[in-house]
Amino acid sequence: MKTQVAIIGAGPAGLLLGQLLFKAGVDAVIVERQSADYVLGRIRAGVLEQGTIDALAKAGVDARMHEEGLPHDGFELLFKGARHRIDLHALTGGKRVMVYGQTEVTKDLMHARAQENLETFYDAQDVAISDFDSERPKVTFTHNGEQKTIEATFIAGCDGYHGVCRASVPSQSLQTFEKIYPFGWLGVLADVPPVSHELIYANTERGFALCSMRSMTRSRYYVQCPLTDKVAQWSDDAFWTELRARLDPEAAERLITGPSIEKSIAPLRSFVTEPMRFGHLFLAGDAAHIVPPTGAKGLNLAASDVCYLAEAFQTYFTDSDPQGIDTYSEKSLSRVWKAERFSWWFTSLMHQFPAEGTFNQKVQEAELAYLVGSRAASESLAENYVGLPM
Ligand code: FAS
Ligand code: PHB
Repeated sequence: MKTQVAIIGAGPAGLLLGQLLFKAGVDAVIVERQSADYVLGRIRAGVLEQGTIDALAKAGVDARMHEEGLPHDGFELLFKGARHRIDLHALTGGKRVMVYGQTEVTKDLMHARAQENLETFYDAQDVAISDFDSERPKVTFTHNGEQKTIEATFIAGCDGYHGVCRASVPSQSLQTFEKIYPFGWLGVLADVPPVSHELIYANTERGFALCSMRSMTRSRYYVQCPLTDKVAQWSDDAFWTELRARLDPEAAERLITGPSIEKSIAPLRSFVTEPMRFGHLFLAGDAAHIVPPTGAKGLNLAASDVCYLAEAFQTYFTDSDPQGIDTYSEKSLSRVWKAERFSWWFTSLMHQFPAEGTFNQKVQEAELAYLVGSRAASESLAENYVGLPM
């Protein structure tokens, strides 16, 4: 089989790239090792930047997001028992974010791809890439027991942190930068009304907590937990008790609890691969970089990567202009590192670092007090949170 772009991975990066390329008249095939249901079963991001909203519109998949998504003009910071609102709309001259789960984004993209009958191989086994330093890179895999080979002009590695694409690059050809955080996020999804109409990020001496949502009837909550914790040791009651203990009295009183429909622990890391291009192989999204979810940047960085990549492929195939593909890595990494910095800063500000002692907590509280009292500091937080220009 031949195609112009072979996309490895049907997460948000791969599916959005596939849709943008279709709209641009570029032929692309997606190869995904899991089933579509498995991909949809992963509960992940919840906040979309304006740039991502615009990308979904360009891909023609924004209708349900505007019907069901929740536009948010602000969020609250909770520290020393009191909440302080960060007015994103006022601080950024009118920008906002959209609360709409990654699962829904993925569902909309899968539906659009199926509507157009675009070639997608789910449940692909033993996926391997080769010859990406040549003009004719290849992808091989097994599908329904049959050995398949795709010859493409380019391969887009959208296969996430544990994928095959970055792993196929010779170690001497790339450099990675990594920071592992000494804690994880225990997340719970529950069909209960959210405790507040906006997100609450809490810095408490017991640890970080985040109150988010997927709709006004489905809530998403997180508490910082030790890396050694296992989900099995956290009953629903234990989770709700701990979350309540990290909220201010008014929110704790108002919290509505219920049975979890999903419960998982995610480790936190910052990770960047340089460069993001290797001949005719291009990495995008989590395949190239990971951020701690505190700043809600992971999904949004995947979107900006594939916007740049779709434009680069389009000008290459339409105008035989290599300028986009030649500058993709540098352009993406410039935005990636700014989001890595913000995500690291916000994570460092909001979480407990036991090894740092009580001095760290006092410095965090001082920075938070300065932040909510300074228009300049709040503007900086707000413009990073809504997303820096693409
Ligand atoms: P993904 O990992 O989503 O998709 C990669 C796809 O490639 C997967 O479907 C995988 O099955 C497939 N694949 C892997 N290896 C393959 C192979 N060899 N062959 C073919 N296919 C292969 N971001 C936020 O903004 N907020 C959050 O709260 C948040 N929570 C997260 C929680 C967890 C547990 C994780 C892991 C991530 C979280 N993220 C969050 C980040 C997340 O949303 C990612 O940024 C987003 O999924 C990135 O999308 P992709 O780059 O498409 O990678
Ligand atoms: C979520 O709703 O899953 C979410 C929201 C904001 C974040 C991280 C996760 O910063």
